[in-house]
Amino acid sequence: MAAPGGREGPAAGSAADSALWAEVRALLPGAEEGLTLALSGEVEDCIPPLLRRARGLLYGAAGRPRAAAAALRRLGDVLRDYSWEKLNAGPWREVSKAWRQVYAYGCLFGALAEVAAGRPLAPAVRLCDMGLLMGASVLDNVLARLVRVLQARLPRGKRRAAAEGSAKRVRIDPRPVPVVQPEDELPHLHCPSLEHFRDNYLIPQKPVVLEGIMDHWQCMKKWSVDYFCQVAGCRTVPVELGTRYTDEEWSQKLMTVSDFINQYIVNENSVGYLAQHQLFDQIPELKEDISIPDYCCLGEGEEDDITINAWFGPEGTISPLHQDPQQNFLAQVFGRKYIRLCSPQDSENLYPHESQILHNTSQVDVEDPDLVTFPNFRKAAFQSCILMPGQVLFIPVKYWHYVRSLDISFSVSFWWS
Ligand SMILES: O=C(O)CCC(=O)C(=O)O
Repeated sequence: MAAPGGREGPAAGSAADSALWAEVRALLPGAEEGLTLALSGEVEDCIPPLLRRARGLLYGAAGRPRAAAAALRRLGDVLRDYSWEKLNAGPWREVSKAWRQVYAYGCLFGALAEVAAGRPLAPAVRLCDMGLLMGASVLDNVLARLVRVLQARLPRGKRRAAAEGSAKRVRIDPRPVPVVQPEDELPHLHCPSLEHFRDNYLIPQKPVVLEGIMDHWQCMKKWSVDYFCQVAGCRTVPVELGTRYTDEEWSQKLMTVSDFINQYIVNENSVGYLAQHQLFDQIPELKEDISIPDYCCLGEGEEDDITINAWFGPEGTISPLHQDPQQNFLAQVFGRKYIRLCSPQDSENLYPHESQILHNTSQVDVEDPDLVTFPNFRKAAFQSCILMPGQVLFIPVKYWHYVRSLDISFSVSFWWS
């Protein structure tokens, strides 16, 4: 039976707590001097003494962690509160790495304090995730290693059964599965050679649906809604709420994968989308189930520079027509997606938003265009497909793409150059 807060029955006792503490301490340098607290830049003078005090508590407490837990917890709170202000003071790209490292240390000390005190582990897991999402790596990515140890002690998540009757979303605007006309249909190719793909699609920048190239990825056998609940249920991730990011009422929220699944996948209270650039770094176990498509070697960038994104949501998520600055392989793991593509040469017919932040996004609702306001939209030439599980769509750089999920869907996209 699980103890309150998620530790398994007898594991809440002190022998198990000591064993966990020993396992957790083994992730840190053996001697205090080894934990250098090095930061990549300047921070305010009050910060280094706080970091050193937390480190002193940690090493002084090696044999009796509970005694130091309360003070360590308070220091973690102060470090997080202070750096949080800096993280939110301006545009994200201007936040210094040093302040993100201070935030990561705040999360680390906070999580260690929870373990030291023998408290329930879910808050410690959440602190690790916050540090992974908002902080910068410290101590050779210790938060990723710590969360792995903690997660192994939590019971695996389960999805709840769908709530009866009223909780089920009533679709205000049910859109049928579109019919793709043969003249608009994107070409399909089965495992083309590297040369064929390069000469006929990459160099001329033409989109194509590739088949047979992801059949051997483990995700094709393993991934399902239940699987995500099991491997990632307790993990905190950012979720987009609302049908599309151009809507007024669209917002973002941090929640656990279990809550996301129970509220937006099982019960469909409204549309929520787990559209995440960091999921595979945050939960490396998932990365083992996918592969980088071989064709990416035709690019000039390094493999490490490829951005891998996760797109997990219910039927009805919409990515409005937009363009991205890199080549893209959009790989469909489960569920179907309706996709329309338009060449960058047609940009002037697509009415991009004027604001800097949305300049890569069209103002036109692709499936219900307002042709009075946007008359030239009818001149734009589209190609379409219904992307099925096991298919990978090549979207060239800056190609406009509109995506609507037709089922509960999981896709993985690879942005490469
Ligand atoms: O699948 C989606 O909803 C959007 C995918 C996308 O825009 C991308 O991979 O760049």
